[in-house]
Amino acid sequence: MANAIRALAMDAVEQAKSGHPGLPMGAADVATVLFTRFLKFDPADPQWPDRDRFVLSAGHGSMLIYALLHLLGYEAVTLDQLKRFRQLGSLTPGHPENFVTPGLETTTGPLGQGIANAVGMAMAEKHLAAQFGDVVDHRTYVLASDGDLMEGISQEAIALAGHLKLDKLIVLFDDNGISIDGPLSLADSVDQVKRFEAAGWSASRIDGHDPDAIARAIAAAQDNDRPTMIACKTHIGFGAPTKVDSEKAHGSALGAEEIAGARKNLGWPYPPFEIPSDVADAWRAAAARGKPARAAWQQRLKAMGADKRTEFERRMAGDLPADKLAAAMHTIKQALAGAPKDIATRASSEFALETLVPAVPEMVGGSADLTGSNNTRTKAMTAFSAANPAGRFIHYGIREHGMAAAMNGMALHGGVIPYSGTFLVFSDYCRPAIRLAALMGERVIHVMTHDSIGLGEDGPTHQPVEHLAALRAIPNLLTFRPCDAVEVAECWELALQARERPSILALSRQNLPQLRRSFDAANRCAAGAYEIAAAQGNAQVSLFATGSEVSLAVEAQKLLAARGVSARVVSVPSFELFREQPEAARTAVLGAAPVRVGIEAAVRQGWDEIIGPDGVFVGMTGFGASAPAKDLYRHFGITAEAIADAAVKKLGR
Ligand SMILES: Cc1ncc(C[n+]2csc(CCOP(=O)(O)OP(=O)(O)O)c2C)c(N)n1
Ligand SMILES: [Mg+2]
Repeated sequence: MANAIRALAMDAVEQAKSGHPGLPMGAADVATVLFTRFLKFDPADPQWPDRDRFVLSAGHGSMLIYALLHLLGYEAVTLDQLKRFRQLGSLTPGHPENFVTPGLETTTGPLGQGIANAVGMAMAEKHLAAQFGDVVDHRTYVLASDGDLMEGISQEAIALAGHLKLDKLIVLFDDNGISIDGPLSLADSVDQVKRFEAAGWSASRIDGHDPDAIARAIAAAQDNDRPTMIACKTHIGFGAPTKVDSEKAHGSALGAEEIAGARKNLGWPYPPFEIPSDVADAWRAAAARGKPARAAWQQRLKAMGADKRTEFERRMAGDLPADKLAAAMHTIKQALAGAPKDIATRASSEFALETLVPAVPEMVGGSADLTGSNNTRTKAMTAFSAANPAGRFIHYGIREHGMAAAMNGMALHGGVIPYSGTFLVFSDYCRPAIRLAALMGERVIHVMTHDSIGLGEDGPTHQPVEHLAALRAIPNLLTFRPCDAVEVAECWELALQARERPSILALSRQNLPQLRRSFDAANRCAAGAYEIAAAQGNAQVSLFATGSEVSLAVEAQKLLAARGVSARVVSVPSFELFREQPEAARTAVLGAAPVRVGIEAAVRQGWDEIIGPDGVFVGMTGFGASAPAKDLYRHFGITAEAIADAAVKKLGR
């Protein structure tokens, strides 16, 4: 049965003239034991909520999972799809893409992400099991390679999993001692078993080609009270006569001669893409194991009572409690209209969360050790821990990258909407995971505070300048920079409603006036940009600003009025949502004033889209500095006076 995987991998890579045969050939025995004897799944329903999750963290080995899905009878993954490996429009792209291929749990390829996703999946499982009982009872398995474990993110993931005692997380390490440059000894001498043990895992070393040893190790892992890592000694390119145990098997087609030799070595005389019927039958029989388990689960679901079942199904489907969310928004906006809050947007976010978190029970918050600074924890939230998996606040530790990747895994698992906290400047530490969330279309929400030089004294190491531009460059990511407490609530609502994309909420450390002081039920931020302060008469100047600079623009508007210049102010909480507006709406918001000024305490990149190449930009051109925020705004020329002067100059007055 394992040789069927090996043959399909060799043949598909050969046909595509590109791909990675070595991992599937080496890990075939491990995968065969796992999928035929342990993994709980049913090809008839790849979305079955209580299936075990399997993450191929080493995404370059994609033919391993494609071969498995085909052999197990996942309908969509036909032999024809295997023959079209890596071709445009196939269900078998170069690296696994969960949004392309049914049966895949996540998108992998950037090494280390998958194992960190899996930690999030195991966290979501624990959390939901604590809330819903025995309808949530599954394991998370990972196949990780040397590269996965060398990447720094793996340390964050492993440490978090060990601390949280994620006992249903099982990592199978494809311990083949080879990476692209050659033997691992070129660059690594870590004892992975000791490393995992030091992080609170149970870890062992086995022969990854001995089915009994593999089965014994997995069975022991299932009974463990800690997460388990099994280092499976394997031979990359197992069966290949000359390329076995060599980097030559890693990432290119083996060639006709080598494949012929492998067929001989493996005792696999069948032509390319042909699986003998007894082997095919054995795979199908293994796949049938899941049927009774799924039927039993359906019984448990029925037995849980209508209300709880409806709630469970709602949450797993990713549907929001729309009425409760609407009521929460109403409550927040009424409170803000009744008693306006001139506070930092990070504090406005906390204020909104106090009402949103109880209304939307799938929200699971957290912070990378900046809870008090990010204001992401509401008063009623308890900390998620091994002893309290129902807790809705996660102390991720100082692990931004691991946090963002775990959040992706939580969102992929379903049933929860993860949101986080860190400083905006550390979005760089999360960026690879944010990018994958955007690619996969996952609803994860990052609260990123201290969003400019406005954070003050901590200085340029902590002051983002290029980060908004960099985040806006990621396709399918919503980058919000709300200007006051009302916009913060609206952006939260939009982020929650964005079912198929991640969001960033860039929030200020410094206090900001509440500009929208009267009750307005409509979500004005949904348009991405809107006129927040109209001109007196025909506008000669349009001032476009985001976040903390909107109130500066409003001040500048007054200064300009005193100088006889009519200006309007447009708040731009989301470039992305604005871009998606119909052209007529965009034209109206951009306005007809001859002068456009963009104001953001960050670099100009991206702003020409709104102000045009002739527009005036008031912002940053380099790094910030360490000083009180007010001094910095003056020092860098981001003031109402500077805005007014720039507008007047451009008007040619
Ligand atoms: C973050 C990241 N860096 C680099 C790569 C390119 N790359 C793909 S596989 C690999 C290493 C291969 O070694 P290993 O992980 O041991 O896989 P094996 O060759 O054993 O299958 C590298 C560097 C990548 N996919 N992701
Ligand atoms: Mg390797």
